[in-house]
Parts: sequence; structure tokens; C-alpha cells
Amino acid sequence: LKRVADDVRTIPEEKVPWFPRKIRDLDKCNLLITKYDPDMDQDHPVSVYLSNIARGEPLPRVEYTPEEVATWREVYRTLRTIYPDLACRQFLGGLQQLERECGYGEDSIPQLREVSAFLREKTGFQLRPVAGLLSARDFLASLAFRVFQCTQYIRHASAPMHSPEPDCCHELLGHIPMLADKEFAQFSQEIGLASLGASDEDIERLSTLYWFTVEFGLCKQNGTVKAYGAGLLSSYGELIYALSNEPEYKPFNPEETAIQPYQDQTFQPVYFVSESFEDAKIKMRRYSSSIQRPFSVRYDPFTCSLEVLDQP
Ligand code: TIH
Ligand code: FE2
Repeated sequence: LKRVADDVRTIPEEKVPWFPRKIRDLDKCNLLITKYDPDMDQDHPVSVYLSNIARGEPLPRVEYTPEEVATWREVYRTLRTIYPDLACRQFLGGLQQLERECGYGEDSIPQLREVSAFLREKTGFQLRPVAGLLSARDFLASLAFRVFQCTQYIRHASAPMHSPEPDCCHELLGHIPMLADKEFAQFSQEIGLASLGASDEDIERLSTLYWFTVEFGLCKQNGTVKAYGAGLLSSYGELIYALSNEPEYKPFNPEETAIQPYQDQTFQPVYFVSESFEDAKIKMRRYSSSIQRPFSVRYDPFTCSLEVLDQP
């Protein structure tokens, strides 16, 4: 009998993939899926320090070239004209604060150091530079600690209106204004918490949910549909397209959304519309609690670490 009891207790535990327990463990979450390799590009000014949480180093400053600043200017200027009509209220509020308090504007590319300090005061999120696309598991894990991994290089000047991969325009214009909103910050952290120690299949479903909400989500506000997804808010081309009535729209429903195939090279053929942030959060919580894990986690904001509780 004892043997059997031991087996039931230990076998599931052995299958739990490693996950960070303390914020400094995020220094081990650097698994890159490198489509873009900064080392291959001799002209590229970005050098990325990978361990700066444990060592508490300041975020590296980047000297952008005049051509890069010109790309930023064009992206900023064109998007800024359509935000009032197409972006959700939380985004517009965040962007206004960034313009007032954090030097956002078309003349210079904001530095992660200042933006991270700004976000910490608003929602406790902090930024961390990353050299390219991270594995979904590592990216989601960092959200559990309110750490957002950001690229620092900028898209190619020949394609300012849409980039198939994240770049600093995407992070700074798409993600940062949203992460300054308390409710959205909570939503993001909860996806991260749900991912810790989850199976590969659950990570795949959670990253699909992340994709169709945080990256490409739409939501209803005052009777019209607005964008809150960062991949839309950083792409003039896709933002216009997503709200043009041309693509397909489906109501956000985690069970269905989690298995929708997605497109990462061009515009999405389908977008999911939430009734409200509140509604998305409640549905997502319900979904997350259905994920089977042999333990539960609670984040302790005082120590920036997780309490891991065995399931009774
Ligand atoms: N398509 C976005 C842009 O042009 O800014 C960047 C990306 C978001 C998500 C994946 S790639
Ligand atoms: Fe993104």
C-alpha cells in the first residue's frame, strides 16, 4: 500500500517541467527561438546583457542611428493618427501618460531603462532586454513575476507598417501602454502564473490564448469594437485591417480560442472579441483553473517569489 501511495505522489511531480520560483531565476529563462540573430548583423548597435535581474544591473542604453529614429518617427506618426478611433480606452490613457511622463513622442525612441521605471510605478511591471524570440515557456514564466521581456532593435526601414516579428516599436507602442493599466497587468500576470510547470500541450494552448488576447485581442467598448492587442497597436497595416470588417470575428471563448491555428507571418485571418476586459479576465481565470497541475502557485509580491502549494 505504501508503495502505491508513494508512486501516486512522486510520479506526477517528476513530470513537472522546471519553472522559476524567484525573480532571479528568470536569468535562466533565456531560451531563444532565434529567427533574428543580432550577432549576425555587424551594423547592429544592440548588445544584450542576459543576466541583469540577479546582478541588478541597469538596463542597457541603445544609441539608435538617425535612420532608426526616422523609422520610429514614421511608425509613431502614422499610428498616432488612428489610435483615437481604433485603440481601446486603457491604451489611450497609458499612451497619454507615457507622452506626459516618460518622453514618448516621435522625436526619439524611448529607452527601456526609463520605460521600465515608469511601469514599475504604475503596475509593478519591469522590463528585461531579450535578444530575439523566446520560447513560449520562458516568455510566459516571466509574466508570472511581472517581468516583460523586450526586444531593443528596430524593424527594417523598408517595412514600417508591419513587422512579422517583435521589435522595439512593437514593445514600446503595442505592449507598454497596456502594461501601464492595472487590470491588464493583472490579466497578463495570471496567464504567466497559469503557465508555470504546465505540460507542453498546456503551454501551447496558453501561448495561443496569449496570442489572441495580449497580441491580437479586440474588445467591445461603448458599443464599438476596439483593439487592445499589442500586435495590432504596433502595426498600422494590421490595425486598420483588423477593424475593417474584412476578417472573421469570433467571440472570445478560451476553450475555442486556445486551439485556433494562428498566423505569424502576415495578418490574422480571425480575431477574437471580448465583451470587456473584466469578462476576458473571468473567462481566462476559469480556463486556467481547469489546467491540471499537481500543485498550485501563489505569487508573493513582497519577496517577488512563488509559494508552491501541494494540492491536497
Ligand atoms: N506585427 C507586429 C508589428 O508590426 O508591430 C509585430 C508582432 C507582434 C506579434 C508578433 S510579431
Ligand atoms: Fe508582443
